[in-house]
Amino acid sequence: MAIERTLSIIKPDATKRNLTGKINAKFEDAGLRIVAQKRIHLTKDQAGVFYAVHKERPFFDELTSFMASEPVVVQVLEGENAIAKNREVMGATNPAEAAAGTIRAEFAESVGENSVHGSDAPETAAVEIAYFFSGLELVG
Ligand code: RTP
Ligand code: MG
Repeated sequence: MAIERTLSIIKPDATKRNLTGKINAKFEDAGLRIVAQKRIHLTKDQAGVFYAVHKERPFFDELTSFMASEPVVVQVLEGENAIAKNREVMGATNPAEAAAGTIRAEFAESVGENSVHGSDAPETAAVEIAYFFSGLELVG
């Protein structure tokens, strides 16, 4: 199995409720290593660039306002099969459908305010990591 890296974001609903440590424990317990991490406050425009793939969706304005509402923690997770493993630990987008024990089942407030983001494929992971981190900041 290949060692992968994926981009994770702890979203404003979670940073606001001081859940960064509890969420990081879920990643680490699943065998994912945090090889880069920083707390930043996105502008709505920066959130819009990050979520550009959703710009025609009805929830785009709500999503980008939410992502700029409070600080986020952006991080790079590394491990075997990290992209799929991270999404498994996150749980389904809608917390009502997320499996028990997942981050979204335990912490998410709604389908929009759902505590975490994770890249969905190797190509998007590479683009999303490069959006937030330089190579020098990735310490494996
Ligand atoms: P993410 O990209 O944040 O990891 O989440 P995801 O893959 O599970 O879900 P995606 O379909 O990519 O949607 C991106 C984010 O948009 C918000 N959303 N709101 N109000 C709504 O119906 C709705 N649908 C999606 C969520 O914050 C979702 O994570
Ligand atoms: Mg997505």
